Amino acid sequence: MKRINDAIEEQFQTFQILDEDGKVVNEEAMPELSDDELKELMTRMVYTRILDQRSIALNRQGRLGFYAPTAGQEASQLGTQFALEKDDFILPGYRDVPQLIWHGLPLYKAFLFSRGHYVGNQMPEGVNAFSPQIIIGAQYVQAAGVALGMKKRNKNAVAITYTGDGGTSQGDFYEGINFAGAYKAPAIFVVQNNRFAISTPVEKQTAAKTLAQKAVAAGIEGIQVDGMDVLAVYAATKEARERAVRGEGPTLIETLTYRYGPHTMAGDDPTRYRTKDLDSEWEKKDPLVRFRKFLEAKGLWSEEEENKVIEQAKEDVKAAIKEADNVPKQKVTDLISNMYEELPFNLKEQYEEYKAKESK
Ligand SMILES: Cc1ncc(C[n+]2csc(CCOP(=O)(O)OP(=O)(O)O)c2C)c(N)n1
Ligand SMILES: [Mg+2]
Repeated sequence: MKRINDAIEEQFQTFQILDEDGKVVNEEAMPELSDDELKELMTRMVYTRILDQRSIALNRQGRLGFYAPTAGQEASQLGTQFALEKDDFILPGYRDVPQLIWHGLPLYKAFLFSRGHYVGNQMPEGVNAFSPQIIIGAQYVQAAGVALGMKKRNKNAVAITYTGDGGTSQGDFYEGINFAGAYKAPAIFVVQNNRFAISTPVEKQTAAKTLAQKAVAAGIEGIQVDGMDVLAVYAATKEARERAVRGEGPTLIETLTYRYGPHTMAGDDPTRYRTKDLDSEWEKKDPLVRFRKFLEAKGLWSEEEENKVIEQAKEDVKAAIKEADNVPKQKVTDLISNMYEELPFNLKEQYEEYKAKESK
């Protein structure tokens, strides 16, 4: 038995294309991306890093509500997102707002989501996504269902969902990957292993050496990827997508990543459970630094270009927060009327009660 386990774990080596110095170490796995596409990938990561900094500042000023920092996870988030097509469906976790934005969610709506405003949970027509899931793992079951629905409707599209290392301990995680595997549903299950579930280290989460190997019991493909290497993340997701639309079933992708900031802005202090050494070990793997070196060596990126992206991100944030401020304040009746297609009798009563109060 031990030999079987060892042999399985041995198969799950970390897939990497760019090393920490931005050097290509796996030429044959290099995805086919044009120069413009490579630059676009960098643009999205830089923009998202700035968006994160601005969101943290806005939260501290009391202008945003719930916020889960993303710095460190850009390659994992945007490398997967960049492999998607418009018709694909995203089922994100609470930290996965950047993927939604690049899939078409306007920034002001992302800010309204942070404020708990119902308008922030309404995707524009044509943006195939759910709003970020707070219940750990629940989106895995939903993704299996969305993917199966796409298969039944003969759509050439996939459902992609995200959870964390902690999420893999939930029953929903296993139910989702198992069901999707049994029905060969076109789903991509991403586990962003940032080593901590709030303060719980991944070593306390499971006895398994990798989270990717959990795919084996579900009979689906699994791969562990260097989550700080945007090219490896992109290549793995692209392949998973192609297999899924060919009818070959789902894939579980574990990205090895790190969040530099606190779990959320609601009082978490990472210095209580992480050492400075661990932080600096991971900062050396930074996805932006690595990809910047790669692009600069190809003559595709400069400080000037990066500054343009930074300025654009700052301007967009300013405009979007203004736009969010201009959306009428949420009323209790808004909450009630956006909950059900048809209201149950008790909510109808409450709706009338609040409507009367609000008109005073
Ligand atoms: C079902 C459920 N249990 C507990 C929580 C409280 N909770 C919020 S985040 C979190 C940790 C999740 O860690 P991980 O899956 O590693 O994701 P990360 O935040 O690191 O991206 C927990 C336990 C929750 N939201 N839902
Ligand atoms: Mg985690």
